[in-house]
Amino acid sequence: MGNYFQEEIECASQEQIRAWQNERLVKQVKYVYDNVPYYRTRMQNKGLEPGDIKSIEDLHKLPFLTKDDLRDAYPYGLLARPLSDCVRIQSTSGTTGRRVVAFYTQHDIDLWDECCARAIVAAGGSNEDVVHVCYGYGLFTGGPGLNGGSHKVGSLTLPMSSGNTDRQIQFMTDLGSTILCCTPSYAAYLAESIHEQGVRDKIKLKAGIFGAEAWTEEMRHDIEEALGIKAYDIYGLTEISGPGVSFECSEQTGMHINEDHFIAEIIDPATGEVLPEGEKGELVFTCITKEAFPLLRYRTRDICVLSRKKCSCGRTHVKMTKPLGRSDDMLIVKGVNVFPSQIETVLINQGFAANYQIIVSRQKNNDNIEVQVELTPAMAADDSFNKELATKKLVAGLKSMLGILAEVTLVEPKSITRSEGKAVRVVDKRNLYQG
Ligand code: DLL
Repeated sequence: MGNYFQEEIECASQEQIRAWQNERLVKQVKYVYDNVPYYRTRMQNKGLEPGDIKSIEDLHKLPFLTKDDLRDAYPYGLLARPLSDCVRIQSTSGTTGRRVVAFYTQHDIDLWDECCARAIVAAGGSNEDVVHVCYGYGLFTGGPGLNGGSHKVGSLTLPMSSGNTDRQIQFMTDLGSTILCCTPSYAAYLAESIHEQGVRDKIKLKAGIFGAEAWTEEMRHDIEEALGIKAYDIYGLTEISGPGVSFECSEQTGMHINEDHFIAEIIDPATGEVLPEGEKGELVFTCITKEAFPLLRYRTRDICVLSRKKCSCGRTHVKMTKPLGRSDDMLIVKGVNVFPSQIETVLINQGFAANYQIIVSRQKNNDNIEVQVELTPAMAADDSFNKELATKKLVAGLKSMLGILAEVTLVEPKSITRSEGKAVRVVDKRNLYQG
């Protein structure tokens, strides 16, 4: 299974996994209580002392942490170590307003690398491989995470970052890349370009490790066919470390969560009640080995199902399905987090009302985002109102807010259907979530 397969950990018995989790959780709760005043207050408000958490059975007593709490505590409020002990900051892919920053000690980076290394090994990687990383580098965790994992495995690492498709293909052919790491939509685009350039027979790829956004089984099939590879899913989020929180193995039926580092729960997103294994709900993570930014019971907003069914790969860590949706309104378009509220801000700032609809579609695996915006009655009645100029200004405003290009269509007043309940702001035609 490769030269970095951590069999004694990844194939440990359920009892052993539980024992690790119990011991680490108790230690971690005390550590967080002692070092993070924000947490101490939250626990005290619930009448909790660290001693009340004696095992994983008591986990449900701890308060949840949400993205709003992270924003509230921005930037240092949840830091459990002095900054002088931290060596890295990463941030979520959202560009404005909703940014979350996460901190890492060297120990945290080592463990994160280890998680990503496991993902690479599960995809068949070893020190014989050339790992081509075209996730973005920088604040986004994709590039740095897979880069670190690849080093740990001892693979030859190509830190390409995203973009410049011609150069990607040239390096891929010249240097014999064998494992491709990027978002599934970029993998599909690369596959298309490789075919257009007629260089498919010069490509030595055998596997891909694709994640950071939702993708369907149909898309997996298309990419596997087009590139002649096996395509593996990888999941993670900045708040919890980055990619590698969970990853797929040869069975390709869900992602093993690295349970020696993270405790996963599924809750009812409406009530917060913990649901039994096999039920669909919101995924919640507790970090039990992190030093700098150790979140307890963090609500991911990702909806999925956990399963402890025996896996043919031999790994025993619990598996999660692909996220089946999100319990908030965040969209992931072209790998970037987009919140309707960001779009609304741009519209309002430019004199429009909040009558709009966001239409996301996917053509040939490329995401397209269109914003239909109603003219106000005053604009519609004003002969001198320049629609072309207004559209251009909106496109520019959205680009600067979201970091991606959105199409804008101005429509007549009252043409967007009004809702009596929650407004339907988003029409996602990509059908990314199944199940
Ligand atoms: O997307 C980390 C990552 C990088 C994962 C590279 C995998 C590969 P964030 O930018 O913080 O971190 O976004 C996290 O992206 O809550 C999910 O909603 C979504 N997401 C991540 N992986 C998957 C996946 C990175 N495999 C948010 N399938 C998460 C579906 C995913 N959605």
